[in-house]
Amino acid sequence: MKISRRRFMGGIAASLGSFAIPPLLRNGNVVRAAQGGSGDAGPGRWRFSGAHWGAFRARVVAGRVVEIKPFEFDKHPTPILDGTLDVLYSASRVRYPMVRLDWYRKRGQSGGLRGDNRFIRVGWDEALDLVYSEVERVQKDYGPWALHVGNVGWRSVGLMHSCGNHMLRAMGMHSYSVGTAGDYSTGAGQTILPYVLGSTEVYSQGTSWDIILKETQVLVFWASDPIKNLQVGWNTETHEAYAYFEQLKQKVANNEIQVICVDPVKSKTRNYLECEQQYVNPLTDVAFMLGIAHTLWKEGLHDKKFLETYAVGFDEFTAYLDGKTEDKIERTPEWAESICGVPAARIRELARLMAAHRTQLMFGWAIQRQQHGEQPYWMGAILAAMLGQIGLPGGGISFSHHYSSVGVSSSGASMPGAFPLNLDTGRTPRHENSDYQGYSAVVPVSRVIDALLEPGKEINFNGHKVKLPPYKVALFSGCNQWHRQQDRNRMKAAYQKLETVVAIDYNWTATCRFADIVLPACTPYERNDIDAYGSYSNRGVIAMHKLVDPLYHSRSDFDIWTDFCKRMQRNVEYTRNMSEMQWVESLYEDCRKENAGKGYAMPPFAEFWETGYVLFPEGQPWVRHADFREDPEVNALGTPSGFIEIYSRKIAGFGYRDCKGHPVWMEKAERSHNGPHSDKYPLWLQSAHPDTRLHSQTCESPTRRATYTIQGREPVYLSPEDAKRRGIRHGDLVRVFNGRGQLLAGASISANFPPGVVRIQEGAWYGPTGPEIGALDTYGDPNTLTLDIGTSELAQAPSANTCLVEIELFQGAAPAVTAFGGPIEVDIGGKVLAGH
Ligand SMILES: Nc1nc2c(c(=O)[nH]1)N[C@H]1C(S)=C(S)[C@@H](COP(=O)(O)OP(=O)(O)OC[C@H]3O[C@@H](n4cnc5c(=O)[nH]c(N)nc54)[C@H](O)[C@@H]3O)O[C@H]1N2
Ligand SMILES: Nc1nc2c(c(=O)[nH]1)N[C@H]1C(S)=C(S)[C@@H](COP(=O)(O)OP(=O)(O)OC[C@H]3O[C@@H](n4cnc5c(=O)[nH]c(N)nc54)[C@H](O)[C@@H]3O)O[C@H]1N2
Ligand SMILES: [Mo]
Repeated sequence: MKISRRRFMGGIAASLGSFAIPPLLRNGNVVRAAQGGSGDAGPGRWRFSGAHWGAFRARVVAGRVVEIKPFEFDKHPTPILDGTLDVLYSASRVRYPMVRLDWYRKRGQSGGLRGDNRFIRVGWDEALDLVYSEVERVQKDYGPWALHVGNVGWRSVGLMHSCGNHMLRAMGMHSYSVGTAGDYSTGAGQTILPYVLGSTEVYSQGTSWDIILKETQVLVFWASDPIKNLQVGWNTETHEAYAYFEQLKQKVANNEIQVICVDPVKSKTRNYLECEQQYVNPLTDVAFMLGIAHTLWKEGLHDKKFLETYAVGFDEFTAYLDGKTEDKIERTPEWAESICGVPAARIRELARLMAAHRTQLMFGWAIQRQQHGEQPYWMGAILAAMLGQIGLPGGGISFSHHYSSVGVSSSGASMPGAFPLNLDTGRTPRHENSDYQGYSAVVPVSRVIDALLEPGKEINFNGHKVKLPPYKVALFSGCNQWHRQQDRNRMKAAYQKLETVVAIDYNWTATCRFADIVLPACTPYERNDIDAYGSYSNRGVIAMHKLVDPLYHSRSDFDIWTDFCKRMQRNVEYTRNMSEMQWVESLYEDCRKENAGKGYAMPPFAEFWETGYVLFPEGQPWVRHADFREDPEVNALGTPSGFIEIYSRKIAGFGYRDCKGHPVWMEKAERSHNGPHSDKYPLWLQSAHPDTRLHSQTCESPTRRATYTIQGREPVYLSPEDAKRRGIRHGDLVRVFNGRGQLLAGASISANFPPGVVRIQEGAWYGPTGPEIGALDTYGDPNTLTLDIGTSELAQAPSANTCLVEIELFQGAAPAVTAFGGPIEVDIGGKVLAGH
C-alpha cells in the first residue's frame, strides 16, 4: 500500500538493467575522477555531500561550514544550492525538543490554541517519554484507527537516514495505524493512467532525449515547465537533462524542431527556448483537446490502423465528439473555443500540424492537480493514440520529462538500497490490535482533513469505499503538512479535534507551530550517509559526509527512533545492532556486490568514502512503449484489455458522477475567464512549484529570500492589466483573498502572465497573525486560499489549482512576518523567555 517512489524506481532500474547496459562498457569500465577534485588550497577541509538540488563540496573550517560549491560533474547547478548553508544555520532551526504550553498544561483539551506558537523547552528523555506514552495511550483508549502516521514527503536525500523509513519502521514495531494512499504530486495521474495506458506513467523513465532531439519534429510541453522543475530531483540531482535543453534551444533557433508550450503562462521553459507559446484558459485543456480530437476525426487525420491494433473504445468516444449524447453537443473547435479561449482556426491548425509530423506530447503534473484532474491525462492519451505515434522514436506521449532528469538514459547500474521501512520478517507490532472498528486503515492522502471534519463518512475511492477514521493523534516527519495540504483555515478547524500532534523536523515550519510535541532532527549535513546520484539515470553513488556535529540539541532521525524503540525494548531489533557507519558501509557493499554481478566494478568502501563518489557511464537510448508497439500481444499493457483504453468499462462500471467511461469536459467548482464564481473572485490562482526553492525547503534561508521576496513577503505574480485595474504597482504590498482566507504578498508585475491569471509559488511558509480561524497570513502561503476537495471519486487527489482569488492594495500598517525564526519560548507559567 505504501509504495515509496524509491521502490518504484528500484523496480525500474532492475527491469532496465538487463538490456540497458551497452556491452562495450560491461567490464569494469567505471568512470572515476581523481581524488580530492576540489583544486582549492585554502583553510579547512573539503567534504562531499548532496541534496535534492545537487551534489556539492563543502569547506569546513573549525567545525563550521563556510563555503559550498557544486560538484564539478554538475554542469548546470541551481541557485537553490546557495540556500544550503542556511539549512544548517538559519534562525528557523528547531533547536530543542519543545512542547506546546497549552498542551503541556491541558493535554488533549488544548486544541483551540494550537498555532499560538508558545512552547516550552524540555529534555530529550521527557519529550520521548511523552511521545511514547501518547502512542501507547491511543492504542489503549481507542485502537489503531485513532493514530495517523503522516505520509512522508520530500525528506532529505540520503538512503540510510531517509527519515520516513525510520518513522515507519519504528511505528510499525509499535502498533498499527492509519496510513495514506497516493501522493500530492500525481494523485490523479497515477490513478487514471493504469486504466488507460496500463501503468502509472508519471514516475516512469521516458524516451531518451538523444532520440527526441533526433526524431521529434513537433514537441509539445503541455502544462510543463522543465527548465524550472528540473532543478531538483528525488535523489541527488545531476542536472544532466539541461545539456539536452541546450541542444533543443539550438534546434528551435535553427527551425529543426517546432516546440510549443501549452500554458496560460509564458513559462521559464518557453522563455529559455524562445519557442511558441499556446495560451489556453486555465483548467480548460480538456475542451481544447476535444476540439483537436474533433478535427482529427472529422478530417480523417486520425491513425485508424493504430487505433484498431492498439486501442479499444474509440467508437464510444467518437459518439461523444459527434454529440450523440444526451446533451447533443458536438465537440467542435468552435465549441472548444467558447470554453478554452483558443480560436477554432488555431485548434484546427494544431491538429493538422500534429498529425503531419512526428509529434511528442510531454505533460507536466500541475494540470492534474485540479478538480477532475484525471480528465486531461486521459484525454492526452487519447490524442496521442489518435495521432498513432505511441511507441515510435520521438513520438507519442510522456508524463514525466519535467521530473528528476527523466529522459537521460539509465546507466543500468544498481543503486544502493535504503534503511528498511518495514518490520523484519516474522515480527509483529507490540500492539497487535488490528481492529479498525470498521474504519479504513488507509485514506487518500489529501483527504486526511476530511477525516477529522466528517468522521465516519464513506467516500468512493478508485472502485472501493473508504470510511474516514476520526483519528486523534497524528505524527509527521519528513513532510511539511502545513505547507502541502490545502486550505489552512479548514485545517485549523479540523486540528481542534486532534488530541496530540507530533512533528519531527530540523526546521520550525508551520507544521511544528501547529504541533504539540516537536522533536529536533538534525539536517543531512550533520550525519553520514550515502545516496544515489541521479534518480533515473543511475549515474552513480555519492557519499554524504557529516560536515559538522548536530547543532543545538538536534539528533538524527535514526538516533531519535532508536531511543523511542528503547522504550519498548526493541532498539536492537530496530537498528539490527548496527551503527550509522555500519549501515552506510553495508548499503554500499550490497550495491557493490550487485554491480559486480552486472560487470560494474566499484572501489572498496574506504576508497569510495575518501573520493566521495562513483560514476557509471551512460546507458543505451530507449523508446517508451516501443515494446508494446512491436508486439501488443506479447507486451500487452497492464489495462484490463491489454490495449490502450479510450473507453474504460471498468471505470464506467463504478458509476461515478465525476469520472465517466471516457474523458469528458466538466465545468469546475470555480473557474476564471467567465467560469463559475469569476464575478466575485475574477483571478485564477495557480500555485506552481517554486523556481526559487524546493517546496518549503530553503524558504527559511534569508540569503535566498533576499533574491526573490518583495517587502519581505512571497511575491504574487500578476499581469500588467490586472495590476493597473487595481492601482497596484510593482513592489506594492497587496492582500490576496477569497472566501477561504487571506494573505499578504508582494506584487510582482510580469508580462509572462495574461489577464486573469496570478501565481504564488507553493511552499511559502505559513505565518498567521494568530491561531484564530481567518487570521491574515503575513508571508504568503497560497494554501491559505486553495480549495480542499478531491479531484473526483476516482482518485480523490488534491485540487490545489482550482482556486479563484481577488487582490487589493494593502493599506495601513503591515504586520510583521511571523513565519520564520522558530517558536516563542515560554516557561511553564507562560513567561516569554525567547523568540518573537
Ligand atoms: N497549493 C499547492 N500545494 C501543494 C502543491 C501545489 O502545487 N500547490 N504541490 C504538492 C506537491 S506536488 C508536493 S510533493 C507537496 C510537497 O510537500 P512536502 O514534501 O511536505 O514539502 P517540503 O517543503 O519538501 O517538506 C519536507 C519537510 O521535511 C523536512 N525534512 C527534510 N529532511 C528531513 C530529515 O532528515 N528529517 C526530518 N525529520 N525532516 C526532514 C523539511 O525540513 C521540510 O519541512 O506539496 C503539495 N502541495
Ligand atoms: N524548482 C523546483 N522544481 C520542482 C519542485 C520544486 O518545488 N521546485 N517540485 C518537484 C515536484 S515534487 C513536483 S510534483 C514537480 C511538479 O511539476 P508540475 O506540477 O508539472 O509543476 P508546476 O510548476 O506546478 O506546473 C507546471 C506548469 O503547468 C502550468 N499549468 C497549471 N495549470 C494549468 C492548466 O490548467 N493548463 C495548462 N495548460 N497549464 C497549466 C503552469 O503554468 C506551469 O507552467 O516539480 C518538481 N520540480
Ligand atoms: Mo510533488
